[in-house]
Amino acid sequence: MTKVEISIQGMTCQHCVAAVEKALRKIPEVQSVVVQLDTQSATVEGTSLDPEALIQAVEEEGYTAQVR
Ligand SMILES: [Cu+2]
Repeated sequence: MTKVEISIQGMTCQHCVAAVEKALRKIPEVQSVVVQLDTQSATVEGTSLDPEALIQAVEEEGYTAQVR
């Protein structure tokens, strides 16, 4: 199990949070996702996570992201 923390820019409401969570959950390796609006971040857990794939999934939703 690996844990990846990412910073996300551009989330303004709970709909944004839900969109980011949904995008991250679509990645097969992802087992759990916690997205926080107040800290503009996401904690993702899973097996053999590829941080770049996580970033790409978030960016496809229209947000900017970096690995912390
Ligand atoms: Cu929103």
